[in-house]
Amino acid sequence: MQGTVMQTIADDSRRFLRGNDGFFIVCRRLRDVGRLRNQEDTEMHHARPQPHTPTIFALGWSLCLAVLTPAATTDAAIATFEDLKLPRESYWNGADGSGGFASGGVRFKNTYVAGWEYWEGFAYSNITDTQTGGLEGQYNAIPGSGQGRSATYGVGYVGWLEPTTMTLSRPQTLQGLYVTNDNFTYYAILNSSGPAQKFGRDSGDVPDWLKLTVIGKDAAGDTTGKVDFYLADFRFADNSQDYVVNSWRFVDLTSLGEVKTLQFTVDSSDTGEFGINTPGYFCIDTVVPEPATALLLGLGTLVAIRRRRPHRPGSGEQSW
Ligand SMILES: [Ca+2]
Ligand SMILES: [Ca+2]
Repeated sequence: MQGTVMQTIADDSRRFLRGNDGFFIVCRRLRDVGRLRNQEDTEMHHARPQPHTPTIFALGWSLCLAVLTPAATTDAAIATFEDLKLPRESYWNGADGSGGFASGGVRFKNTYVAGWEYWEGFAYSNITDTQTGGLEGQYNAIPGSGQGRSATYGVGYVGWLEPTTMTLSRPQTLQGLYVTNDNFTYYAILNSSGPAQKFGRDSGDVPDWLKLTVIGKDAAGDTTGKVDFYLADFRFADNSQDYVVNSWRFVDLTSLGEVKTLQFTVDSSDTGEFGINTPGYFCIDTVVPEPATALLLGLGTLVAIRRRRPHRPGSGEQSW
C-alpha cells in the first residue's frame, strides 16, 4: 500500500479513506442508530422431521435414526461456530494477526490491517443486539442470534485485499449453509448510511438489490459453479413484496458439486466510483454436508462400533 495517495472524506456520520487504487476503508466508528423493525425470528428452511407414532416399528426406526442422527440434522454440520469461545456479547475480528480461524473442519480466512483498524474476510461474533446500525453494528447478525438460536455465528466482509474464502478440510459436496444480513447492511438499506443509498430511493420504486454469490472451487482451484442469493430485493413492481432478509436463510449449494473452497462476493445495484456503496457484509452459520456424506459418516460410526465390539481388555489384537 506504500505510495498510495489517500484522501480523507468526511460526512455527517463517519469518515472514509480512499486510495487512488480504489481502496476504500472506514476508519472511525460512530454510532448510527436505525429503526428497529419487527423481527421474524429464525425459521429453518428445511422441514423438520415430525415425531413418529410410537409403534414397535417406529421405535426400531428411531433407534436406527439415533445412531444416524448426525446425517439428518444440523448436528452433522461441519461448521457451526459454537466451538469458538468468546466472552458474552463480543467478537473476534483478526486483530491478533492470526490470519483466520477454524470451526469444525472449515478454515475461514481473515485479513487484518494493524493501525487502520481494518479487517476483511471472516470474523465471528455472539452479539445479540439488533438495533445498532452503522459501523458499530458490523459484528451483529440482524436476527439477534446464530442460526437455530445458536450463540455464535460468522460475519463476512468482502473487502479489497484478498478474496473472502472458507476452505474445507477435504473436497466434498455441501448441502448448503445459512446466511442472513448484518446490522450495518440491513439499516443502510432501510435508511441509507454514508455513501450507501436507501433501497427503493426517495420514490420507493427504484429496483435496488443486494446479491451474495457463493463460488465453488475444487482442489485445483478451478470454479465448479456459482450460486446467487439475494440479501435484499426491491425489484418487485409491487413494492409490498420488496424485502431485506432479517432471518437465517438456507442457501442450497448442492449444484456446486464437490468443492474444496468457497469464495464469497457481494454486488449491489447501488454502486459508485469505488465499487458498491452498500456495506459488503453478510452473516453465515451452520455449514451442512450433503446427506449422502453425512449418511456415510453415520454408517462409519456404526462400522466403528461393530469393529470395536470383539475387543476385550488385555486380549491383544483380535483376529477376524
Ligand atoms: Ca452457530
Ligand atoms: Ca419495488
